Amino acid sequence: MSEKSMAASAKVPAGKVTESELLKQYGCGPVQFAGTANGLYERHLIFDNVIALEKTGARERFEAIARSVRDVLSQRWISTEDTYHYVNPKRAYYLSMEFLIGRSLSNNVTNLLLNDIVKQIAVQKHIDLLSMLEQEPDAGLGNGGLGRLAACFLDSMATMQLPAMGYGLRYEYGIFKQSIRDGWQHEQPDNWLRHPDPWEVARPQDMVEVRLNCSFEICGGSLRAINGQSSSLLGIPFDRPVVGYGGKTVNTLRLWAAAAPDYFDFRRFSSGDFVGALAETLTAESVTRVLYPDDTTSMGQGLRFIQEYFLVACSLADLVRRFRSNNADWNTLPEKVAIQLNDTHPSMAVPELMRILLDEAHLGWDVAWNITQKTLAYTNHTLLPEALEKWPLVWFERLLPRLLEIILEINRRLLSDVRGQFAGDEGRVERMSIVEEGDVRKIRMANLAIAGSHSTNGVAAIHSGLLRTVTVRDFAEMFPERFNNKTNGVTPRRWLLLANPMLANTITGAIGDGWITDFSQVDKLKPLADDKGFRETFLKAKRATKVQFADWLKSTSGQTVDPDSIFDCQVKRIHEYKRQLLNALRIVTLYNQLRTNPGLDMAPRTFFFAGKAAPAYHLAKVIIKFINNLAGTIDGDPAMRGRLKVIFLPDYCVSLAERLIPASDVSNQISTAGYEASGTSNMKFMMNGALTIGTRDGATIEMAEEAGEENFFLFGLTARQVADSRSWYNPHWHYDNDAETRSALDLIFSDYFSRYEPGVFAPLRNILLNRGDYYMHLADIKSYLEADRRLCGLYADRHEWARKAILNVAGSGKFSSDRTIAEYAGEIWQVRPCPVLCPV
Ligand code: 26V
Repeated sequence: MSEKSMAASAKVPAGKVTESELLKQYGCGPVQFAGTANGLYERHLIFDNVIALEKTGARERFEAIARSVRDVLSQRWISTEDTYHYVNPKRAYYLSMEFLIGRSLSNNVTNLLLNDIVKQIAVQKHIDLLSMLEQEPDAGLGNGGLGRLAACFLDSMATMQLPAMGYGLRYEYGIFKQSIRDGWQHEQPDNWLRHPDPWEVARPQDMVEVRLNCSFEICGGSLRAINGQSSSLLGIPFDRPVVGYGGKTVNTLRLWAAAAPDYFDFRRFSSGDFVGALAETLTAESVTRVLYPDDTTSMGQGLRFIQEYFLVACSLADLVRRFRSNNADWNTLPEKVAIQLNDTHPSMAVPELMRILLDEAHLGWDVAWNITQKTLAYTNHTLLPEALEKWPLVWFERLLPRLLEIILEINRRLLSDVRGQFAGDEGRVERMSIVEEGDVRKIRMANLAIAGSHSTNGVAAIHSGLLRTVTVRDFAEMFPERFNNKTNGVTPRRWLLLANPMLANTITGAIGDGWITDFSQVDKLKPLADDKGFRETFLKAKRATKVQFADWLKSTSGQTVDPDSIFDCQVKRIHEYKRQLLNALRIVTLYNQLRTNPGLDMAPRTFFFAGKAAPAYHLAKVIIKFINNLAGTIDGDPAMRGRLKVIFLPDYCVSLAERLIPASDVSNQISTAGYEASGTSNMKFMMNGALTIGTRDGATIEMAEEAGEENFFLFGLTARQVADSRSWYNPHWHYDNDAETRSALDLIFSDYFSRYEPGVFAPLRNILLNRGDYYMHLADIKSYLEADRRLCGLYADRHEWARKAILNVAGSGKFSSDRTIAEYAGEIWQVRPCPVLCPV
């Protein structure tokens, strides 16, 4: 099946569906359904929490509605798995340490087409829908792009009726909550499971035992192996429904929680150490206690090492058991199973699958290796060398000696092949080796993942190109057929239909609702960019969304923003390569311009920043502090009122993105070219009608191609220029020769923004000048400001602005995750849709 037709086959009727159609579709009779809609809600409300009706609050109402919705989808969920078991199709398994899901209630209601019914119930029962929805915590089981991509992929796979499943960890604490005090970031634990989660279903019957060669202890966050004592952990699966649009397929996201085996150490118990015998539980359960919040440096934490093995061991045991229940011949594994590794985090799947095939299936090495490679595929998400994972070899030796044995044998054979093909090239042998030699020998997980799989892909064209030609060039030369590109995408259900109802209705009014499941149809909007009436409607929708955001901001934080100012946003993890600092320099320069020339004709602007810094990344925290001080200084300057405003929105998360992105006019995608693998917020902004100001990096390049460069505001050095100027680039040259940049920097270094904390921004001088400005902020600031001037000038012409914005929405068709998933399914997995058979 072609990608196009596969994407199109996801089509389901949208809009109004009669109640009886829904009943048929979800496989429940009218009585059950009426019960679900009314009686069951009340039953859940009262009996789940054993509470009197008049004592129930918003939280209980949320749980009761969510449980009623779960009741509605249950039958479909069961039939989906039954269908897969009966049809026995090839299935895709997405292994990821992160799933940044966000909230589920409104998403599930939308995808089940239950919006109207839920609204009706809310009216009948006097429920304030908005405050009820606010009760649901974000499931923040991820750091940023990589985790949110995994969640978008689940939505697409279910919508396209693909037999697929996600495997991850059920962290008790997700990504930390961020608060800002005196401009500094503070972290609080995210206890998202404080209240029972209505979506998850524990499946203790599918428990898995994970064996380790030795016991371990967690002391002060780090891990200490205790030799001479083997141990095991239990993996308890918790399943979450993944509802495809139209509710036809309900796939499963299976998250593993670690637990201690339920037996006493009787020796210790009878010797009187009752507490000691039970306390092991603490150590075991710590394995899935918390998500690692640093996505930039692989700090080599022992607990993270165990988390990764735990995910792999539980998931492979589970999927192999499922495979075996339907298939007698191990050789057919690659015909029935495709496993996608989301970055190297689950790459221990290579030796673990080999272990299963060798030790449990008793296959020979060559057969096992062939099956392993055909089953596994690996996606790379970063070129930053500090984020590439390497684990000390001794950890494998102590905890997973059998895996180490297998890794060393894989490496021996790999290097012998390299020597066979490139005789005498020992440099190449050293670079391709899975083992890095040195004082501390290390296992290079990317090399292991590439060697053990049939496909390695990057996440945007430029990124895949750099992977092939720079990062792992030796592998690409030896195995060119394994390398490919899969440009990322995002789900238009969550990011447009749900997050931006006003624009979604505008689009549906113009081209029908086919875009919801076949997003390439947004290109039908192209001719409408020249239609004055449509541009008016489009602008009205954007303004209403901005007003809605401004109202929300006022009511939750007390801050006032002008919806007629340009909403200019940069929202993403704080990192030097993403260059929030470049954005701040732009704002300081504009501020200087307005101070020296108060009569300057410049559209009023509100700059929004949001994003978390890894708790140990001090410089990123200084950047947050700087943005907050900049905001405070500008706010305190009466001359800036109505002209410039800067806002740092704390605790960036999926729910905040859903509010802010639809309300924005300008999207900043300004990474140093060659460093952002793809970016995905860039796509969300584009489909919500924001104009992009950005560098030629990641998927932004492809976005500009689709919309036409004339509708983009591209600036700065290209990846090639960045690489070529590395050896001679000198930020001092820019400081000396560009007066505007110099005065912006001097203002910062004069403590103008830190009057009461002198010297606090000295680290910024260090990065930008003293340490050579690795990310080349000063090289790009002038062209950034020039692009900014054009953008700002355009805003004065509402209709020209609207024309470009509409052409951006119309050009965003490629960036649906349905397209991406169609490519994965067709070109890597060979997995086809498997519609759910009639459940009744
Ligand atoms: C790395 C590490 C290192 C060790 C501990 C925890 C941890 C967690 C995550 C990561 C990987 C970060 C890589 C990442 O998020 N890459 C982003 O992936 C997006 C989806 O493909 C892409 O759009 C972004 O450009 C890319 O930065």
